[in-house]
Amino acid sequence: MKNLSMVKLTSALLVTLSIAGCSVMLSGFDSKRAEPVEQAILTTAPNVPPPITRDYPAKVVVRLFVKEYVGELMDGVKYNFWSFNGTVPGPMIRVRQGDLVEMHLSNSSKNIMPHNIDLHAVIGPGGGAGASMTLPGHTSVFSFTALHSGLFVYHCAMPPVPEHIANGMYGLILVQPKDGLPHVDREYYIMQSEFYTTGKFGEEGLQQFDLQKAIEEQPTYVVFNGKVGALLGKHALTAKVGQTLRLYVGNIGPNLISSFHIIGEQFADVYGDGGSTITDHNIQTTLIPAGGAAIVQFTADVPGTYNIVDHSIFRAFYQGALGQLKIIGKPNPTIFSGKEADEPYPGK
Ligand SMILES: [Cu+2]
Repeated sequence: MKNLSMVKLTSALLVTLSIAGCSVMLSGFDSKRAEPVEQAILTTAPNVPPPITRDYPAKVVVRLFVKEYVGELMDGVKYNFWSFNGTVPGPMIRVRQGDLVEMHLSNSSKNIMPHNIDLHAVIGPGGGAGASMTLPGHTSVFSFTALHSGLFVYHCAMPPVPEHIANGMYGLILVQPKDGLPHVDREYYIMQSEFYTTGKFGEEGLQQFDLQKAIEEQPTYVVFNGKVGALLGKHALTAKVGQTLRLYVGNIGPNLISSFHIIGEQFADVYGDGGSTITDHNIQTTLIPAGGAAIVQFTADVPGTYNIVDHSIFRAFYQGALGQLKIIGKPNPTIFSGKEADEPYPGK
């Protein structure tokens, strides 16, 4: 009896151990690459996922879903957006160079269209578009290794591709270099895009997509973070004097190149085209191509409200390409005096 009990106990122990081992394997390690598994932290613009501090590769699981919804393009102006995770732009994703990214794309049965995702961080056909083609009521999964660091755009690439992009299906993925990025005090996520509506700028009510305007590259709206005023007033980016800032700026277009500028600031460092190295210093305006990105860094030196614009300036004044950065702190008159005189001038 004693021996039988021992056998039973040993068997139970083996089963327990094997279940425990299996559970570790399922929840902690990828069976093929034996890397630890993490769920990606996804953030809504202008927020950025926290820096990745680990010094080894992981399998990072990214779960995106498609949501087609009516939202506001401007106060009072409604638009039928197609989106990743219910926001325009979609969430920002942050992984580390060398990570295995397991991408899950779910398309609700409430949606009408099939959708997919093309990430410019992917090396593989279509950036993953074919591998992620997902009908309503389905979830697709594919994996890629983030071979190269940089800031990359992602977008839907389901035919008709331009319409899926124009309706809001885009976002940014940062592939952090293996050694990380230098510490900064604040990081923000900005995405520029255009909208083409049948009604004029500011015309209230539900607006339809205007294909002809899109073909002619005549946008009705050019906006940061999906809505006129998304970065204005109480939604402005903020910093304190002395803090260092890093902006991850994407431009999906779908047509226009952005002349990205902050009025009254200079970009001390620019990672041109969102690549892995600093390519220039002390830049006033950086070009961001459609389907591209840039990383800019600077220090908040002087308090005040700074306008963030596309310096193709009619877009800022008439189409919505205007945001704000509010810097608070003590004035620094050695850098900027403010107005020192306002005297009568009789003319000559
Ligand atoms: Cu789509």
